[in-house]
Amino acid sequence: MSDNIELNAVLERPEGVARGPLCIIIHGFTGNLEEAHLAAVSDKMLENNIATLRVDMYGHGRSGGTFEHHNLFKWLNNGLDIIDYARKLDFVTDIYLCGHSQGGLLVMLLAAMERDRIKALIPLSPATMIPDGARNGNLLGMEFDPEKLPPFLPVWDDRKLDNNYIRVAQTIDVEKAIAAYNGKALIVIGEADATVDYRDAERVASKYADCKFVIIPGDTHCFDRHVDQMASAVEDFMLSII
Ligand code: FER
Repeated sequence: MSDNIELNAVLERPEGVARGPLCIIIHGFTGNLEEAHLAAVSDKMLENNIATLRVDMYGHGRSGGTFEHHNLFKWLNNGLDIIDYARKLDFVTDIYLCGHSQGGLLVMLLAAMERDRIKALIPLSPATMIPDGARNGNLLGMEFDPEKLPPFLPVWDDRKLDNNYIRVAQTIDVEKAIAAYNGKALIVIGEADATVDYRDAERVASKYADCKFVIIPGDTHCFDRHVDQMASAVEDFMLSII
């Protein structure tokens, strides 16, 4: 339960490991925990004796809430609750945070808030342009007046998004979140990502105190072409920090 809604999650543990680290894995906008690129990260973690907790966030997958009413504050509160839950599991030592796209932005914000509890941060294709897009009146490829918001934004497949999403996103300070987290980080992005520009991700990586940056040539936003390369970049990073 988080903010009175039930969150659907899948907890997986490596065989024969009594105690060890756990990686929390968060999907993106319109995503869910079953997506192939998230399963690939989870499998790679398990192979390396790291437990995983994949979670459907508010208004997504099989969790409670409606897509229309989701926003980054609700997801942040979910994230805080997920970390509290993970900390109470008796087999968990260190906690790692991994998120894709909007979930990548989310884990960057969470890592800043939970910097004393998080051992590593892995934003994949992080959608760090959302707050500026909300402030500048440009989200989901649509233009709007940031001072006079439309009641909702239309989203693909007939869904819509309440304008509270935009109001929330306008308050978010990505630079401050980057500056607040000094721990180890890895950013992975596809070179052909049409949603997040890899050069933006590279700039974000360079601003972190200790961030490795890996670009996957020719790959897309969801690593549809070279998911194995993304997973092995994650593995190399995990091996370097465990
Ligand atoms: C946007 C661009 C990207 C946006 C959301 C995203 C709400 C998120 C993408 C993802 O999580 O995959 O303009 O606006």
